[in-house]
Amino acid sequence: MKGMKTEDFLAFSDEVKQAFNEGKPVVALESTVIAHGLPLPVNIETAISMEKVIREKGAVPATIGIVKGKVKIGMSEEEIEWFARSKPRKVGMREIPTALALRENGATTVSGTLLCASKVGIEVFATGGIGGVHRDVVNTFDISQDLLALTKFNMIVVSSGMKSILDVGKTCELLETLGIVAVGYRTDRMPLFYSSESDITIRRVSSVGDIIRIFDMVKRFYFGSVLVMNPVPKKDEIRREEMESWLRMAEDEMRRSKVSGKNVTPFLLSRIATFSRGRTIRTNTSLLIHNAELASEIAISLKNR
Ligand code: PSU
Ligand code: MN
Repeated sequence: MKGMKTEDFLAFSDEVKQAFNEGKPVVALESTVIAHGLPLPVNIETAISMEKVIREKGAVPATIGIVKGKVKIGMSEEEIEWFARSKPRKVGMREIPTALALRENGATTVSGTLLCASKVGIEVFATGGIGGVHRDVVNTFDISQDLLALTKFNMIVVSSGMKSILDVGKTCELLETLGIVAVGYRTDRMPLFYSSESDITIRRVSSVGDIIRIFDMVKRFYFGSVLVMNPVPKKDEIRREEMESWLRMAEDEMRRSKVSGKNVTPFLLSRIATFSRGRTIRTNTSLLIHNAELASEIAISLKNR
């Protein structure tokens, strides 16, 4: 099969198999956001809406996760529901060889999905917010594998910026230190996940064509991924000032309940969802769908040249 690996630990959906054979554009999607980023039943609805929007645009969705030691590249609605309800453990890139070798299940994070998607030749990936440097990093040393993965795998990653639960300034510095190519889509103000802009400036690109030209140059003369920061639609955004008090409350609770490591991000997202009475959930869904749209346009333009 053209452009597709056939190792026994890979399981392609029929739809993705066909897309590869016919050279159709494919957009990768992660499964941690389904299993640990959003509550039931919004997680199922959002995952299915993202896939729908990708198909409507003319591309093919490949939701990625690990089931019984196999990397699923493309899922049925039943499989998406299984991830949403069973919530298999979060797997970043470094947990993947172990999960495969020991035939485990796993919801892939941005770093895990980047590994799987790039290994099978997918070039475009849509997510929500990337991981980064956590706010109490000085005590915890908690820095997401997502940043490292962006230097190792060669893809276009569409996100709404880094999650606003992070230390934004330090995450920006680390993006620069690691040499990660990052651009703002039609904005020169770094988007921050729930908020469409911040006072940090970012290199602006104004078209899908520019993103593809940059990706081509990265392939010819550089390394890693192109991180496209696509601001959440203004009508659904939550301003930074509004976020801050919810975030403080969530962090206080986190310290009291001694949550750490992989549980930090899911814990904070779920607590601020409660404090904001579901507003952050609606914003998260909106930006995920918006990113799926842009990723589809990029994947289609990549194939049509
Ligand atoms: N984007 C969202 N919700 C999420 C995530 C991203 O809108 O839940 C997930 C991604 O899978 C990302 C992970 O890779 O959070 C980061 O987790 P950590 O900080 O533990 O690396
Ligand atoms: Mn972490």
